[in-house]
Amino acid sequence: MKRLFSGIQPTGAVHVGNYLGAILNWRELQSEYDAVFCIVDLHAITINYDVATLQDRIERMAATLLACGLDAPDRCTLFVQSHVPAHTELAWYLNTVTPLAELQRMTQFKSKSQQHEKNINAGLLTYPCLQAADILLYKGEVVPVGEDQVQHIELSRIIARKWNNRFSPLFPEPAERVSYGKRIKGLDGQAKMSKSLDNYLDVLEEPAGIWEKLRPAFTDPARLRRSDPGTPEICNIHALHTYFSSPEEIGRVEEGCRSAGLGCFDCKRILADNMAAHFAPVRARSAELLADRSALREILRKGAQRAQEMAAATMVEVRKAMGLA
Ligand code: AQP
Repeated sequence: MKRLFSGIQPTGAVHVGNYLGAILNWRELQSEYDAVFCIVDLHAITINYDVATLQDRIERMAATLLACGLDAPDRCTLFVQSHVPAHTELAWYLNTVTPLAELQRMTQFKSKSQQHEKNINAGLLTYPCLQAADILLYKGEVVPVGEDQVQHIELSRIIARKWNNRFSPLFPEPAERVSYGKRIKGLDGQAKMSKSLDNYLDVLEEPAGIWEKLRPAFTDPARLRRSDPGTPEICNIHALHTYFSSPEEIGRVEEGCRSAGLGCFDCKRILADNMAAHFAPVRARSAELLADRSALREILRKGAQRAQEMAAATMVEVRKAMGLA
């Protein structure tokens, strides 16, 4: 089986963008690949964060991922990045073959530098080296991500190639696998859904909360009416319907909007109900998992143990190839 690697930061809520852009794909691919999923806490500390609640956020992230259908430890490996120290060791080695200019041109570095202008630290710049290490440590060949991460995966390929050329042909060049929901827009209907822009919907949101967030969300019925029937991504609420409503309902909603027979309020109400129903089992399962923290930690411990074994084997080869052993 080919190895698949992907990660998510424990920076707070899992939002509908993470869910449609990454997690749904992970759930599907875990039976096709030897899938390794990582809660990337070392990436999350590159911006200001609350030390006191980080462990809790890591466990909540693990519970949400399991509740969304990751079947660890049976069908995939789920672990916390900092539990496997080889990530930082390999990241350092990769730093030494990564051109500074490549890091400086990364869109994420530019946008995060603007968002966090009082904390433009070196970790924010070398983030893609750690990300490349995450993938290459497990010789990951496939990396399911949302569109925002494609540039980093391209850089991972450059880094792998440079290291392979300089030392030994050890690493496969990883390929991104972008999902159907590759760029979910936020509730503002403009930018990508993202926590830092506060335009997101948490997958664990209560039904009343979903409605509260959807009710004022941006819509564009006039643009939808001007478009050809079936054109995707015209109005953001319509786009969300395509993920959470049945084909018949999507057709009814679109027809209703075109004929002005269905107003935005009612269109959103239908979406809110469908989303609430879709995520109800996720909310319930996540609460169950969080009620038994030691069982949750045990899943993560088993994941780290397996990851550690794979990582140790790679690091023996890496150190030897670099003349460090
Ligand atoms: N809006 C999105 N649409 C599709 N995919 C998305 N992803 C994130 N946002 C969208 C994908 O989710 C996975 C995990 O990414 P992450 O850990 O980098 O998530 P994040 O960056 O913490 O999410 P935010 O909300 O976007 O954070 P901020 O606001 O801090 O930048 C990745 O595969 C990503 O592509």
